[in-house]
Amino acid sequence: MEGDDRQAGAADRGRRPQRVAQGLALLVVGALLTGWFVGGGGFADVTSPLSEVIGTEDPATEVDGTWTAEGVAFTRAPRVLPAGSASVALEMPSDGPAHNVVLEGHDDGRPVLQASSPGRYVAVIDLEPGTYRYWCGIGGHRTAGMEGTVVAR
Ligand SMILES: [Cu+2]
Repeated sequence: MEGDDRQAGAADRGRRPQRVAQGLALLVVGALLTGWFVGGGGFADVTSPLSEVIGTEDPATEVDGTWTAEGVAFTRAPRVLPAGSASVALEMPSDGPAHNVVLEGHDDGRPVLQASSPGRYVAVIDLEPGTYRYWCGIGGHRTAGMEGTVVAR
């Protein structure tokens, strides 16, 4: 395991270079996955598993629009975002099911933000002017009501 912190004895020291090589290989794979999931529109935190987090964990940065996911609902969502470059956040205040934000017609349906543990995740996206449906792409959440529309202008 990566988190294995036991003392490195003489027998372990010889294996260090191999561990470094494995770490580098994981970083390369992570970078490739990041590109696939995020495309050109945003950025991702490669320190966390991409199945769990899209966006950079950031509790402080002011953004143009915020989705807050609680239970199986968006309790807050932006109605208007600036066209062009827009900063967005997904907040998950407490433990619960994973959530993400998919914007219709944006980045081939890949989520722009995703979280499976409490926190606040931010990303920058690029939107043409228009009206976009958004929804949570986690199974069953959209039909439970996690959807709406947002205008970019
Ligand atoms: Cu959800």
